[in-house]
Amino acid sequence: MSLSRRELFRTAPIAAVAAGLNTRYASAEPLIVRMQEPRNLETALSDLFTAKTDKFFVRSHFAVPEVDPKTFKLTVEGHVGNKLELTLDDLKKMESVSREIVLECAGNGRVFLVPQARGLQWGHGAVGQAKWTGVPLGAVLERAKVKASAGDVVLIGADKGTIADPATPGAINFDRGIPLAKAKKDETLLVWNMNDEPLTASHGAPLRALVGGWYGMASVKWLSRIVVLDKPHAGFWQTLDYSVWDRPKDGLPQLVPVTAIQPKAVITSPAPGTVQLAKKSAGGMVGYAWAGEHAVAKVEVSADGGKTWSAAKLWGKSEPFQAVEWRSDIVLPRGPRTLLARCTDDKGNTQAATRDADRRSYMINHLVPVEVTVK
Ligand SMILES: Nc1nc2c(c(=O)[nH]1)N[C@H]1C(S)=C(S)[C@@H](COP(=O)(O)O)O[C@H]1N2
Ligand SMILES: [Mo]
Repeated sequence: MSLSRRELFRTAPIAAVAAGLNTRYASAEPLIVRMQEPRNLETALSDLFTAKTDKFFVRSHFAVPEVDPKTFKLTVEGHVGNKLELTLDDLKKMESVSREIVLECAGNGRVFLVPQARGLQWGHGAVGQAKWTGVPLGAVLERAKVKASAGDVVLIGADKGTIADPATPGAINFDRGIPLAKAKKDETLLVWNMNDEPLTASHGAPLRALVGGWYGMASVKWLSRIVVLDKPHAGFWQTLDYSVWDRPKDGLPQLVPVTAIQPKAVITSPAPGTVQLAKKSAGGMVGYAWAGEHAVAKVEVSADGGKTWSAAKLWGKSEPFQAVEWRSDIVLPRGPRTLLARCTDDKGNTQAATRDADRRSYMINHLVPVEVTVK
C-alpha cells in the first residue's frame, strides 16, 4: 500500500469535519461478510464512522423477522400499573428526540484475541455511529405507570431461533433486560429512524431499542414486547451469552451481564502494511476514539510499540456516546514500526496494554498494534 500525507488527511475539509462525522465520504469498499446466514456484516476500516447506513455493520443472531409496520403493536406489560399496546403512530405522536450515538458490538475486535475465541471474528469494524430518532424509553415506561419496585426492563425482539451450544430451551427470542435506572436515562431510546430514514430491515425495522453507551446486545432490534420484571432478568443473552467475570466479591468470582462500552482508539490510517512516505513527509496517524457513556479526554499515539507516547489532536469536541476523530503529526521514521493508539476517557479510564481474560470474548479494548514498514 502506498500512502502519501495528502491521502492521509484526505478524509474531509476541516469545516466539514467540525460539522460532524456524517460529512466523511464513504469508500468503494463493500461491507465484509462475517456470516452468510444469518447475515452478519462488518464495516471496512476505510469506512469506519462514515455514518452511512449502507456502510453500517450488521449483527443478527437469527434470520431477519418480517414485521409489518401497519399492523405493528408494541406491548408493554409486567410490573406496570397500565398495560400498553402502542402502534407506531402512537409512538410518533409522543415527543420525539434525535441523537448521534455510537453502537458497538461487544465482540468488536475479537479477531485480535490470542488464543482465538469462539464467535464471529470481527476486526475493528463492528462499530458505527448514526443519528437515531425516536422516543425515550423512560417516557413510554412513565405512560405504562412502571412500578417503583421494578427490576429489569426486558426488551424482546420478534426474531427467534435455537442455539446449539450452549443449548437454548428450543426456539427463543432475542431479548435483553436492562435495569430500570438505565432504562430511564435520556440516552435509552426506542427508535424508528436511522440517519433520517426509516430503519432498514437488517437494522431492526420498524422499531428498535438504542441503549446509548452500552454494547450493542442491549439495543434490541425488531422490538415487539417489553416486560417489566421485579428482579434482574436471567435470560440466555445475559447469562450463557454476553456475560463476563466480575472482580471477585468476598473472593467469589461472579458472572455479570456485559454493559458499558469501554474506551477505545482505532487507527484507520495507516493500515497495516507498507507505508510509502511522500518526499519530506513527516508521517502521521489518523483514527477515531469513543468511550461509551463518557467523553474522550485524550488520545495518545506511539510509533515504537508503546515505549514513547505523544498526544494526538482531537478533531472537534468529544461528547459522551459519540466518537471523535483524532489526528497526529507523529514522525514515522523509515523501517518497521509498531503503531499504537490509546484512548483515555474523562473519568481517567484508559485502555489496558494487554487482554483481561476475565472478559471472555467480549469488551475487547486492549491495545492492538498496527505493524507497518515505512519506506
Ligand atoms: N432482535 C435482535 N436485536 C439485536 C440483535 C439480534 O440478533 N436480534 N443483535 C444485537 C447485537 S449483538 C448488536 S451488536 C446490535 C447490532 O445492531 P445493528 O445490526 O443494527 O448494527 O443489535 C443487537 N440487537
Ligand atoms: Mo453484538
